[in-house]
Amino acid sequence: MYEPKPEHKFTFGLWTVGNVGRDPFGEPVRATKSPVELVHLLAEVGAWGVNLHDNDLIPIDATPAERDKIVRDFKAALGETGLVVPMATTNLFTDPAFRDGAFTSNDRNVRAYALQKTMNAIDLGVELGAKIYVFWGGREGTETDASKDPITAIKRGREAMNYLCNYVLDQGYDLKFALEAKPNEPRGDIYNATTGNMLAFIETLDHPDMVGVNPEVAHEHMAGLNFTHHVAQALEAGKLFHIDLNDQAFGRYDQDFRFGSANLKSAFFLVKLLEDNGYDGSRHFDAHAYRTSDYEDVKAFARGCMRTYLILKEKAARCNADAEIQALLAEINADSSEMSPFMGQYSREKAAALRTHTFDRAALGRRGQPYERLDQLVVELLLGVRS
Ligand code: GLT
Ligand code: MN
Ligand code: MN
Repeated sequence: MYEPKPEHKFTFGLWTVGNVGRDPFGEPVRATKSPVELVHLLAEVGAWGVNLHDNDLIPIDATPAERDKIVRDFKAALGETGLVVPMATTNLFTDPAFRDGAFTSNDRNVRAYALQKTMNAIDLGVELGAKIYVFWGGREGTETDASKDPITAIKRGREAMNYLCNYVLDQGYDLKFALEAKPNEPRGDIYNATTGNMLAFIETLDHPDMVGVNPEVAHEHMAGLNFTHHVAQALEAGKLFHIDLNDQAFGRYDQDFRFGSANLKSAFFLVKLLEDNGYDGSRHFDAHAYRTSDYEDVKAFARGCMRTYLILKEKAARCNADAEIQALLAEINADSSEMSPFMGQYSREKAAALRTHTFDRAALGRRGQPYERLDQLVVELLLGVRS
């Protein structure tokens, strides 16, 4: 019943199940697996797709001949397993060249190199079939604002996005961009720190229609924000092109935990939002197994992400079909239509009529809402004691 199927569009990055458990204080705990091995691991657990950074697949210093062989072997693994590559991205954060950022670096040569590296990686992504291209600017920030004018940084970021949109259009690629926000880590402060910032930034680009967002649970949680509300804003604006699912305790470092492992209730409202609104993009898990896991446990981690999503999807359907919950919601939203003459699309007449209407403010303030009862019903549904 909770088996992943292609229609669920569950994907993982090569860097997720391939995470070897290195952290700022410790060495790797798992042996490195090749991209081909990781494709087979993902096929074994039932994923639909695999996403990648250019350098997850091709080492940054590979020769053209080495690149071609690696791509050939990778495509063969995709062919054998049936896995697809719906999204690709560029690593613009690991190499020392990017220590002061990529598109926002103070060094113009670095900014040009970042554009070149991204065009090459876009070509690779398109060759593998990707339709979504993610931009996560992990190094696009500062430790000290003495180093960079933030307005200059915004302008540099815009110039790069416009350049790359035009590259995609010029090549005739069927590719959309998804911008991923993160408030901090690895830089002290990263520009365009939340999904909301990204949405506003997109509207200032030359081709806003081809650019949307890729929100990540952990990143809004790191900022102490309600992720579901940010996703809702993106969805409502037609800008949810991709999503990074994982989990994260508030106030901690970037944990990238298994989906639903830390904040079950918010995971439920997120899945409900996505499913109720017909989100049809990838459900991408940008997470990794605990450092204590071996590869058997990495598989349990990956299966767990997908299984929890599907369980929560079923809970959302139950919630929508729960007579008591729905009756309460209907009661809460009951509308006498008494205010219709005053509201909706503005007109001078409506405004004039509204201004002369007398409200019983005290009565408005006396009305309570049964949200305790409602929330308890939702909690009991999640706990599995409502049939
Ligand atoms: C990195 C980061 C993620 C981004 C990836 C795409 S890489 O793991 O923490 O949130 O989505 O560059
Ligand atoms: Mn993360
Ligand atoms: Mn991410």
